[in-house]
Amino acid sequence: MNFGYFDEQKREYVITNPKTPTSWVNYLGTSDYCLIISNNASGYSFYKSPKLGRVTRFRFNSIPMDRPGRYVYLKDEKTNDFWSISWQPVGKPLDKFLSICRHGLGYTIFESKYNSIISSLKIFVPVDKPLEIWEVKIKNDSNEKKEFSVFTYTEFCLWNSMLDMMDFQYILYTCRMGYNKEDEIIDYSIKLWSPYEPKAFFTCANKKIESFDTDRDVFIGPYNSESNPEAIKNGKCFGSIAIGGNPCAATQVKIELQPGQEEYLVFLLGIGNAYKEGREYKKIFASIDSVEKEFKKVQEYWKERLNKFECNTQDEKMNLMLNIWNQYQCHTTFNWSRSASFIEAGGRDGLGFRDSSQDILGVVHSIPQEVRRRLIELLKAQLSEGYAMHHFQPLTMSQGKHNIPPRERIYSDDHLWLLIAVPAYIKETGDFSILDEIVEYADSGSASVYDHLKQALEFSWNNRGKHGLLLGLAADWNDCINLKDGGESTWSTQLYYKALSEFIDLAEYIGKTDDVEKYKKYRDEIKRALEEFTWDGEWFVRGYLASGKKLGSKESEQSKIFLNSQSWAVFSGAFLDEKGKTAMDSVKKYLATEHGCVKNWPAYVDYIIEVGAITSFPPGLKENAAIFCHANTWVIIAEALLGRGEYAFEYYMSFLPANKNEIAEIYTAEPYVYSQFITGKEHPYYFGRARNPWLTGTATWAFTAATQYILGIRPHYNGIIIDPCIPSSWDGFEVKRIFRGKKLLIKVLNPEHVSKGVKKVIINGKEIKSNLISEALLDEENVIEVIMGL
Ligand code: IFM
Repeated sequence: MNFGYFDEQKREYVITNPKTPTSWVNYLGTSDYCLIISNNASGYSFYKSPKLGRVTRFRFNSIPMDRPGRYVYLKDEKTNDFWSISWQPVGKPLDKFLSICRHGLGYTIFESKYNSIISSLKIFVPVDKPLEIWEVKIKNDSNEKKEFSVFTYTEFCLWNSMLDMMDFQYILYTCRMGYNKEDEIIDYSIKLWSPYEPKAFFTCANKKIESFDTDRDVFIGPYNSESNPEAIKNGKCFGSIAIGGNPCAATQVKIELQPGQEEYLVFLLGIGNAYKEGREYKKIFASIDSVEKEFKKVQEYWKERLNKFECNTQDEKMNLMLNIWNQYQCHTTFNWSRSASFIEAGGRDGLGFRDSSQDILGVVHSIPQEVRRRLIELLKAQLSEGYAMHHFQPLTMSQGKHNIPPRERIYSDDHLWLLIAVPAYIKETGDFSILDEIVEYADSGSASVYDHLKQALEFSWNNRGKHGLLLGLAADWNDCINLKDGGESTWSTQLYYKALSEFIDLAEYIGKTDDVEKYKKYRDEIKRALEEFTWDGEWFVRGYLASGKKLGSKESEQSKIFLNSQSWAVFSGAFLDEKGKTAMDSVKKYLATEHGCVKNWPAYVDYIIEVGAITSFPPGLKENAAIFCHANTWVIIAEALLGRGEYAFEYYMSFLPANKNEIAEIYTAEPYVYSQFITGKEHPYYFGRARNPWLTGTATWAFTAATQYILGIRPHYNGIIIDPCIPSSWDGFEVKRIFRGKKLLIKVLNPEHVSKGVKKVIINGKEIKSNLISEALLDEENVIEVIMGL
């Protein structure tokens, strides 16, 4: 069963049944002002920080499913009947109410038809202004004249979202609402200890405001809800001014429509003073032309970002995801890390070091300059010893507030992701100058980026355990496995192997031979330890617990095999051999399902304090034997590196959101973006159900896995490599890509129907010997023909 469909032409996901099993959301806004909006117009807005700059309120994980939001109500003055343009919150019977929600790139549109009234509400955030625009259109499709009141409503948050959830004894007495009568603008201010000293405004830009409320409890009424506000029943707002209490912005505008006539209204909710910014913006957006102009800029913004990569493969859904939604999600994770969603309530603000280092991979081809800035921010959160702050807030770091972690909060992997992220940036851009940039450490001193990378390697080298594997420290990628107090992580060791290899390649390329020699010795030693202590016969163990017991081994009482230590054995480059193949065969045998591979098997059933929090999740959920999508992307890469194109593609398809559209009642989450996990096979009821959509490392890695390993188009220091690993049934595919400012049209043909292997490469009509196309061979526009074969 589906709840909607993909409109490829308009690059929208169209929800035709508003009763989705979960809130299906969109992210609007690209810089300081952001809002999250569901298919029923619920959600919240924030300015710069979802924690400290929360503009509108949201009651997380609540019943009714998601409220409040941004609501536009229409009330027929003759019949007194009222409804909302989005199906909720009024929720008219769906046999009489036609409801459509279009989530597009940077905007969401609600369309409805009820009692011959056609209406729409388009919400978007201009690219360079801290406000949201609500554009409302109402058309009278009946034969009689109609008179309406249009009511709008949103509930303000009290800026500091944590206080707003925790303690009302102060927070409820801080707001100072007002009404700028001259300009008809609701003025919202609050004195708090937030760094932003915020003010906000709400207004109708092109029509007279008949009445308003700024006190939620007056507009809604204590025993009502957003479904039936008192003011709407009353036919007029009460003019309440909240000095203290629960602030809101509610307005009433009246319109008359002749048969066939259409009217539009523009509402603005923004940051700034009602008497200054509010007034200015109201003037600007009084004309529909300026609204349209602003909207076009949003569309251009996304076109520009997404059009740097476009593929045409034999699989429509793959195209749809890679060309539109996967890239869009990558930009969202890059912007907001793991801080703001309907799941992440905004309390953990800022950037996760590990997450943000990975998030750059999916956008570096599109916004290299922003990635460079982000890398520098990340490097500033590295300490001189080489490890990194697990989590940091650039806004406060730039004010000198460094939250240096205590030693027990040092993770074994955070800093090593720099060795994936920085090389990825250089390979994409050819900008080696970043290596010489001097960046301060979070604690003391500064060093070149090149030396920062070396420090990261040194830290891990100095933090190995009894078996010569990396100590797990606070944890590795899998936050909830307990590898403290001397436990060792196979996976972090594999990441270290990969990091060393990346560094060796880089050092070799720029002629640092001493470093090449030194780190090759490190790598040999690491390989020896991996060989000696991690192979378990059919797969690789996940690590060693503090007690010395193996984790994820045939000997383990519960969870005998883990996914990451198999995929990374291959992806790291350490075991591109029979052992790697055997390990990946074990993945197929024990972990693969039709929805993707479970993260470990069998699931932990009993809580084991020594193993840690992973054992507290019921079987099949989260890190305990769920299909953890992020980890599934590495399976694709491993199979592609082994040359097994059928498997790589099969795994890619197994958890591709677009493939879940027709089973949305089982999958339940948005079929247009990746979720963090899909419930695993050992859950008694919900196998196949997705949870925690949007803010997941899956986005960046799924894009990387598909574009760089299945389609095989991988940037290299010297140019670009084309090394596809596809299903042998494919005849070929095409990719248009911008690489270092040059246009590439890559046409891959597969006449012999192989999975892997490049026989011939022709660039701009000339055959070349290798499938690494050096930058020097590239013109401004290039046609690259690649013939696959044995
Ligand atoms: O690796 C982590 C990530 O940093 C946050 N989400 C869960 C992942 C796996 O534990």
